Amino acid sequence: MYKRILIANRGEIALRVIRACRELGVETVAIFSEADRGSAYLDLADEAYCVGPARSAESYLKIDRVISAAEIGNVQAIHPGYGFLSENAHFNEVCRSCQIDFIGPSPEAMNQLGNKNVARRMAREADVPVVPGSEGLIENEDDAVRIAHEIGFPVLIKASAGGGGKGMRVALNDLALKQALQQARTEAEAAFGDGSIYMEKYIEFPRHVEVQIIADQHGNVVHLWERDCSTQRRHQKLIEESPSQNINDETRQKICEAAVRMVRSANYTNAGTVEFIVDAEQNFYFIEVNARIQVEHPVSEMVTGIDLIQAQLRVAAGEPLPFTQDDVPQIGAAIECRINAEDPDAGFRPSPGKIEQLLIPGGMGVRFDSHCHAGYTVSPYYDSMIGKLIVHRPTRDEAIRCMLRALSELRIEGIKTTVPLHEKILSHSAFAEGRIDTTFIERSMSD
Ligand code: MV4
Repeated sequence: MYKRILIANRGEIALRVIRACRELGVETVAIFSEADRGSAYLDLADEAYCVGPARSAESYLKIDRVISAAEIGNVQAIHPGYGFLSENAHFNEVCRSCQIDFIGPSPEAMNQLGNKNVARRMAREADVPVVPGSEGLIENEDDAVRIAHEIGFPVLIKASAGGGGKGMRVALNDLALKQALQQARTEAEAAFGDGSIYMEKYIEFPRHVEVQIIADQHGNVVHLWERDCSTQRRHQKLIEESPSQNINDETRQKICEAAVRMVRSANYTNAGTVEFIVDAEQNFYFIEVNARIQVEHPVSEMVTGIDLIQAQLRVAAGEPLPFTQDDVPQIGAAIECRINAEDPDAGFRPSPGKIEQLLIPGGMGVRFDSHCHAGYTVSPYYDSMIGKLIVHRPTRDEAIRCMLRALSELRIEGIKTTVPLHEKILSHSAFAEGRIDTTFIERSMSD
């Protein structure tokens, strides 16, 4: 096991990694920007280095500064968290060239799966269902029109270098398709420096089901069951849960085994999430692999009892996974609400500022992962998520009741948050009955 690692991130995920390390006796080196100077979680790290001013591009994203902090801190490995440099294959390669372990997949696996078109081909080769669509890239308009007529409208144009919904265009007919092709290519070239695009049939009212995976360097690949992330708004997840209400046990086994096949075929190691969409008939289709630990990882930790961050550290250090698939149960129901400093009554506009008072819920099955405290000032420079409220109870109905009780106790004075929105969603009959797809929030936002 490592003696000391650096966490190339901030906020709740930095605190999460520090906590995992402290229990393993691993020392931690944190980094912070001027805007994060003095944040309480930094005191829990053994050392902390300032990497620059508030703007991420000048601090958390500056590879040379992060590596310098790692060298000064004399660390053996770097945990990238999520966001920032976590899926930056170049940073991954720089770590390798500096002989610092990157706690995540290899640069090769990250590069391969980062290209959504390549990932789609790998899924097909691993006998993982993909959405009907183009074999490879769309080279010209005639190609696109022919394929669209084969698979039937509506179709979705996607950027190979895209992901998370970026660079997607829906087309309902030939004319719209020709416009969408041009727009998608131009947008992808501008956003990612790679204008290559592919096409899929658009699955209407999709459910978003993802499978948590962890793989070691000895050929062991284990899933930690699925998470349902269908409660989202404009590709921003709001609520995640496990088990999913949108699949039955037969589909559950198939989707988890498909995810394991996908990861094994990509020689992927460490933690990753295989993302699928599921239609109303429980047909599931591979979408993409998220080659990092995700915000919503606690949902899987609660139903399996596995500390995923500690498992990541062990795997990166070359240890075999300390459990097999038979040791991974899916017990009870877990729900996570992302608590964002945003004003739901003002178009979810960010609401940074000083937290005057913070009362944290507790009790049976309640977990609150946050770096915030009374007196903490939420910065306008970073993502608006200030914490995650997670509950775990024997049944989903009990988990919903527990979450509503915990939300009613959560007091965050001084800024606006998404707590009232979560109370509305958790109280909605559609949520209680498991009738949520990825379009639910936008469709029902009016009320
Ligand atoms: C799709 C889809 C429907 N049909 N692909 C792409 C990014 C990933 N995170 C979710 N994506 C989707 N891919 C096909 N062929 C629906 C989604 C999707 C989605 C699309 C638009 C708006 C919100 C969405 C939320 C989840 C999934």
